[in-house]
Amino acid sequence: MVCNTIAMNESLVLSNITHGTGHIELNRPKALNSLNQAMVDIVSQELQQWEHDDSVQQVLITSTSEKGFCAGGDVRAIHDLDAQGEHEQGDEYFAHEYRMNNHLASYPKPIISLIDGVCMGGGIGISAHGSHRIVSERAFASMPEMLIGFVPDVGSTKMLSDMVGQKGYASSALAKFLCISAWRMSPADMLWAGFATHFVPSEHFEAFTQQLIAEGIDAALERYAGVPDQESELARYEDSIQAVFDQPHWSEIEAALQQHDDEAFVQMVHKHLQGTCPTSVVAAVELIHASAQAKDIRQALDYELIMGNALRRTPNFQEGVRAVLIDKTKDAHFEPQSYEQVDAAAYRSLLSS
Ligand code: QUE
Repeated sequence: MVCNTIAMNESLVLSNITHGTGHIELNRPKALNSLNQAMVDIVSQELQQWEHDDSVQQVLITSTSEKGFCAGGDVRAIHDLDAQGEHEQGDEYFAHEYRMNNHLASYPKPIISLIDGVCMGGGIGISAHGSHRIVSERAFASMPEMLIGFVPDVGSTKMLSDMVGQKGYASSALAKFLCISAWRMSPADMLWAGFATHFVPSEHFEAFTQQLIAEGIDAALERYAGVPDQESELARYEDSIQAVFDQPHWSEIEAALQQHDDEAFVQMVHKHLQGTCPTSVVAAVELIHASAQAKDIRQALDYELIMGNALRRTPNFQEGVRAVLIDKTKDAHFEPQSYEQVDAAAYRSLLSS
C-alpha cells in the first residue's frame, strides 16, 4: 500500500472518472507542469479511451500546482538532447504532443480546462483547443517562443488566428502580435481575444469543480461564472494591431510599425521585441500567415513541426534556452542579429515542400 501511494504521488499525470467526468490532473508541480513525452502519452491514451466510453460525458483538465496550469513543454530536456545531436527524440516528442493537440481540437465531447495561474506554450496547446477554457484572476497566458529561438506551435498559429471572443471577429494580425510580442494576456485579454470562454474567481475553483462533476458544466457556470475586475489592455491596442500586424511578412510589419502614428504602441512593441530572436520573428510571421490559411489545425501543426524541427537544429535554440531557462541571464546572442539578414523566403519555402 505504501508503494501504491508513492507511485500515485510520482505519477506525472493523474486521471480518474467520476460521475461521468474524465478528469486529467497535470501533476509535475516542480517543473510548473511542463510537459514531457510520458505526460503527453498518458493524456493521449486517456483521451482515446474516453472518446469511446459512454460513461464519460465530459473531460476536465486541471493542475495540482498552486502556481498555475502549465508552463509549456519541457524544452530544457529537448535542448539537452539537441545538444548531443539527438534531434530525433525532440522531433518525436513534438510529433506526439501535436497529435494530442489535434485530438483535443477535434474531440467529440466537451473539454473543460481550469486555468489558475501560468499557461504558456504547451499549456495553451493542452487547454485552448477544448470547448471550455475557464480562467481565474490569477491566470495569464503567453506564447514566449521568440525568446528561445523557437516558433509558436501546439496549433496556436491557427487557433489564435481563428479566435473570435468578445471582439467578434477572427484576426491573424492579433495572432501575429501575440506571438511576436510574447504578450502576457490577462484574464480580460483572454476573454476579449477568445482564448478564454469564461471567468470564475480562483476562490471558487474548488466548489466550481465539485459542481461541474455533480451537475455538469452549464449548471456550474450558471452559479460561478463572473467577470474580471480589470479591463482588457489588449483591446485598447486593437486598431494599432490591425493596422501594423495585418501583413504577410515581417519586413512589411516592420515598415508599417515605422510609419504608425501611435507612439505609445510603437514603443510598447519595441520593448517586447527586446531579447527576441530575429530568425524566430521572421519565421513566425511566415508560419502564422501560412497557418491562418491552412485547411485545419492538423495542417497548421504540420507546418509548425516542419518549422520547429528546422529551428531546433540551429544554434539559436540552444542559445535561447540557455539564456532564458538554464542560466536565466536573458543575454542570448542570436545570429543573425538583424531581421534583414534572415532569409524569409527560405523559411516560407519550407512550408510548401
Ligand atoms: C519559452 C518556452 C518555455 C518557457 C519560456 C520560454 C517553456 C517552458 C518554460 C518553463 C518555465 C518554468 C519552468 C519550467 C519550464 O518556460 O516551454 O520547467 O519551471 O516549459 O521563453 O517555450
